[in-house]
Amino acid sequence: MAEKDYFAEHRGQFQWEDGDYTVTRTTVWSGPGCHDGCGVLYYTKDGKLEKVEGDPDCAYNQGTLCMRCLEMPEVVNNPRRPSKPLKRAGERGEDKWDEITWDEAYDIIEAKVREIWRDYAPESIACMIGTGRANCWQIPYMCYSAFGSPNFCLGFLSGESCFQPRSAAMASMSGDFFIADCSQQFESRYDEENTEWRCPELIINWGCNAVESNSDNFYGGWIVDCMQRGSKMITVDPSLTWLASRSEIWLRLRPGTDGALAMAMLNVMIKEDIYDHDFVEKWCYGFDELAERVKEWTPARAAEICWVDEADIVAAARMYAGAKNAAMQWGLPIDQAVMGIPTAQALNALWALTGNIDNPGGNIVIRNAFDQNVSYNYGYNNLPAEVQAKRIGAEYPLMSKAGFSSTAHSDSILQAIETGKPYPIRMLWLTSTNPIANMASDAPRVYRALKTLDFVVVNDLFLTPTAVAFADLFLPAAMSPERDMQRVWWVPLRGMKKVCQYGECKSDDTIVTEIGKRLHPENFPWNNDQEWTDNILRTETPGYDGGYHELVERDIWVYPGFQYYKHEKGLLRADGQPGFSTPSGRIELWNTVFSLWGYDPLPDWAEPSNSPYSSPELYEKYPFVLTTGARHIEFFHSEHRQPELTSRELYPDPCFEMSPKSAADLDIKEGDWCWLENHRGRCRQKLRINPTLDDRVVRADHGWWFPEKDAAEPSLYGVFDSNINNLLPQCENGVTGYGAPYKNQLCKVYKCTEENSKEMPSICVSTKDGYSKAMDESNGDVKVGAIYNG
Ligand SMILES: Nc1nc2c(c(=O)[nH]1)N[C@H]1C(S)=C(S)[C@@H](COP(=O)(O)OP(=O)(O)OC[C@H]3O[C@@H](n4cnc5c(=O)[nH]c(N)nc54)[C@H](O)[C@@H]3O)O[C@H]1N2
Ligand SMILES: Nc1nc2c(c(=O)[nH]1)N[C@H]1C(S)=C(S)[C@@H](COP(=O)(O)OP(=O)(O)OC[C@H]3O[C@@H](n4cnc5c(=O)[nH]c(N)nc54)[C@H](O)[C@@H]3O)O[C@H]1N2
Ligand code: SF4
Ligand SMILES: [Mo]
Repeated sequence: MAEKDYFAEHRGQFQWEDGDYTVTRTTVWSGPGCHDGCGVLYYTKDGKLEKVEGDPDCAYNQGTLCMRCLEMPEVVNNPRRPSKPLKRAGERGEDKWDEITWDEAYDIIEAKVREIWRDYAPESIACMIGTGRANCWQIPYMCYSAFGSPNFCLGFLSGESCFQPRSAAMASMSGDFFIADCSQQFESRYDEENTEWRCPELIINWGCNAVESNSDNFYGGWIVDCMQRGSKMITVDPSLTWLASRSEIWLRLRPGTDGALAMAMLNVMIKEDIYDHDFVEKWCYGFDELAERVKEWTPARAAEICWVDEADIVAAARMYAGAKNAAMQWGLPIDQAVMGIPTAQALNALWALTGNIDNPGGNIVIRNAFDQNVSYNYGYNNLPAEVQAKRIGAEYPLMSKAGFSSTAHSDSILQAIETGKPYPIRMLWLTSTNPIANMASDAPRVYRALKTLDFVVVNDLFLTPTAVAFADLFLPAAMSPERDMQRVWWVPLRGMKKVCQYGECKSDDTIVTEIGKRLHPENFPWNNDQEWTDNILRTETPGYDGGYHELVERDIWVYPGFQYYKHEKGLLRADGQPGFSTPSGRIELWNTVFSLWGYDPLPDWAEPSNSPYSSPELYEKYPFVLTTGARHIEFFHSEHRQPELTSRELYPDPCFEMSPKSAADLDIKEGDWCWLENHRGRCRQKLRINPTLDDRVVRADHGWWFPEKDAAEPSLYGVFDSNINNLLPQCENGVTGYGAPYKNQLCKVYKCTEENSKEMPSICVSTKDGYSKAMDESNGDVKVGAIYNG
């Protein structure tokens, strides 16, 4: 007897009943944690989320899900979740709160904002968010259109070093954004008969572990799908990741040396004359200057710098140049280096020189579905020009004038809080960011600065260390299944349907609308989330024929058409001419706008400031190169640490990795608690032996706090105890303002003993003004110390 096909039976429906359950077909977008957006089926009973499944009818994830979506009911229904707005009852850092109503909360916010307007100016309010969650246009809109401030940015993310450096490099060099083509533009995935898509012959995973991170609207499973269809791989990673272990070539480079490696691959391609002459002649600008620059970047030189074999560099360059189509998926380590921008230029040049530009199975030019463009700049034009000019960080043209991204510069905001220059920042709004646990590179420094503010609002899913330390007001946020909205990032355009409600939690959209209506009602003509989504779909989404209801109930996800080789067809430039949207109309290997702004127009590489070669005296004391924050599937940054969750059960403690030989030399074993320390500070994590690491490299977790520990200071949920961001500098950026050395530091490692663990970092930071400042001065680390004092 043929089995009934459950999914076929419900194809085309957005909601149906299944026994006691209501099943809803929709999209997920954090929180809880991820900045991707997969198709899901939510199973609710009596208004409670009980189960989440991947939707096999969604082309994006094709029925698969990561564990974080599968365990979503544990997060949504977690007993630690606050359900009402909280007003601080005691001092900052004490865990004392009064529950209040939303109206009372809004009254306090309105009064404080008007006070700042009166005593300072609108720009003395800064608004910050974390990474890519479902509020990345709402909070900027509130900042610009309700508070009247140009100072929106990420939560003290040093050098804006998450995707923004790579985006700015791509946009300035090529006028657009590129991504590896795994057929994701087509709803009929992997369909080589009915689409022009062709499986990449080669995929390069460059500092991106997509199967764990699914970052930047790229689902890691797609790489596996392509592997199964024959793609070969090269992986550039200090560790033998699952993807690296399935690669033809694994380049185990020293953290922070990606630029040197890329320059050497360019050198090989040009010297051996194996680049795509036809593409370069027709579509690139500045080839001769690039060729001259990379001449000195021999594979032998890069091999020494990167700690990889010269022969492997040559082989990788040949394999890339020889593939008929090859896609590169790159990641965060590019951004998280002071040389992030020039490194991204070098990688862009690699895919240009191989002609893998907007070709099937290469690196394709992508824009948001239906050209929808609500993002960090949404509502910016509601600000008068003279207020826009006051944006902190406006002196960095790549960041501000060019409009490639319109955030303020986080490190400069920190300095403005510390020094009052160029003007004081007195109020801070933090939505979906937990800077002292995670986002800020120098957690103790940010901790000290934020204590000095007049008014801090934290809007989060949970009471975080950041909330307990600083918030005067805490606003509990709705999670993904509790929200009616849309999602767009590249394609498809996706609808999100609310299926449950937790306590009095409100969505970020609702909070923004309700506050906006009090302060600048003319900018907030919608009355609820559905109407706001409707407004975006009808006014900012040219070519889409529906509103909120059509998207959520009729379409759920929509794929607009996609064309390859858009530069040949005049589809990229505003004037309709063939070419790229740059001053020369070509991909600028020699970057015209950079030269106008006084930056080096060519890619290049230099040693990180703390490295075996640039600071040998530090290296003697701190003999390991430290990379931090490689993603694990269990966690999204500092989320999912609640002890009730499967994530925490599978991964209970913070861990760092080193080679068996290095561990043996230090007489430490798997599972030992150890101190990781450098001249800035220290933290403790547990050793995990990683037999694939270079003996000189250590890889450490980021984002740890312990919701089961005491919330009040000095504990603050133990946030500083295992925080690798006690060891990192803040305000050390590239000349463009972009890039920061999160993934290329030095440290030493020693076993925790009772004797050396008497003063835990939480005590040291929160009661003794310890780390960064104190450590810098005593160790004479001039650079960091000097920057600290402005
Ligand atoms: N599960 C999970 N997924 C996430 C996140 C999360 O916290 N958890 N965070 C999201 C966010 S905001 C981002 S930005 C992305 C980031 O996701 P990815 O871009 O994948 O970046 P990472 O995981 O930080 O690092 C990827 C790989 O780079 C290697 N690596 C370390 N240092 C270097 C280096 O100097 N050079 C090179 N070439 N490789 C190096 C690491 O060993 C790691 O395997 O992930 C997103 N997705
Ligand atoms: N050492 C080191 N540090 C790093 C990194 C690294 O690789 N190494 N990576 C850096 C990078 S790339 C990034 S992007 C940052 C990320 O830093 P953040 O984005 O600040 O991440 P979290 O610390 O997890 O804080 C996010 C908070 O948002 C809440 N939240 C989640 N969804 C929602 C929502 O929809 N609404 C509201 N209101 N709240 C929500 C969560 O509960 C959580 O407390 O970390 C950076 N820090
Ligand atoms: S990538 Fe994983 S965690 Fe993110 S939305 Fe998809 S299934 Fe959920
Ligand atoms: Mo990020």
